[in-house]
Amino acid sequence: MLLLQFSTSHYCRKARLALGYKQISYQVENLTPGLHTLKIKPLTGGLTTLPVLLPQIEGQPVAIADSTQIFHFLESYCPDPPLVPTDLEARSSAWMLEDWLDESLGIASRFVYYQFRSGEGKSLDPSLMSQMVIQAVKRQYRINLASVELAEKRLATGLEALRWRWQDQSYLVGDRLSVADIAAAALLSPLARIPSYRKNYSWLFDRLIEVHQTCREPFPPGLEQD
Ligand SMILES: N[C@@H](CCC(=O)N[C@@H](CS)C(=O)NCC(=O)O)C(=O)O
Repeated sequence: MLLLQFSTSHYCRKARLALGYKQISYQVENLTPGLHTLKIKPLTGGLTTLPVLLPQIEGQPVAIADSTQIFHFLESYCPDPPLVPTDLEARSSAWMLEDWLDESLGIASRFVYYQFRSGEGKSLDPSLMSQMVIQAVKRQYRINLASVELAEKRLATGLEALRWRWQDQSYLVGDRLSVADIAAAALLSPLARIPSYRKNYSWLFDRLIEVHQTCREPFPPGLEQD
């Protein structure tokens, strides 16, 4: 299998975690932001976001776009170990959490991360090239003071909701790892670079480390030394 990705994308990390959990061997191709659309639009029928998985297996789809659809594909292609609980109610909770993390907290973490990298955290890489990329991302997603403030509030509410399920136990749903844990570990990983989140949500980073270990995926930036 070949995973088309941006090396730093937290949605691509989400797909890698699932592949690692299932112990499926795969290769990655890192695409250049902007130029990536030339490659993926013809494969996806017009979608422009990464990750995109190319199974490269006879009888399987040529391309699967969207990290959630990649989860569904992997679950049907390689059911063991499962990415969702067997209990139907728990399973629907896992998918609901996964969707919430994708559509809400994953986007909010992107907003606060790029705001941090262009301000207080500029010293992480003050090079002109890095700051130009960060400014381009901020323009693309309309990341500004007002939208970041909303993202911070959304994260505060969301992390409080996660705390109830995740602070004192390893799994968000049921008694084993699921799509919810993988989505949370990937999509909240950008926060590992931000000192205030590290200080206020230390339990979150314990969980992130555990999920990365279980999925055999290198730790995200900010957690490598832990
Ligand atoms: N819902 C999508 C979101 C993926 C996403 O937002 N990817 C970003 C990188 S983190 C992207 O490809 N942006 C480029 C673009 O929108 O053209 C998924 O889960 O795969």
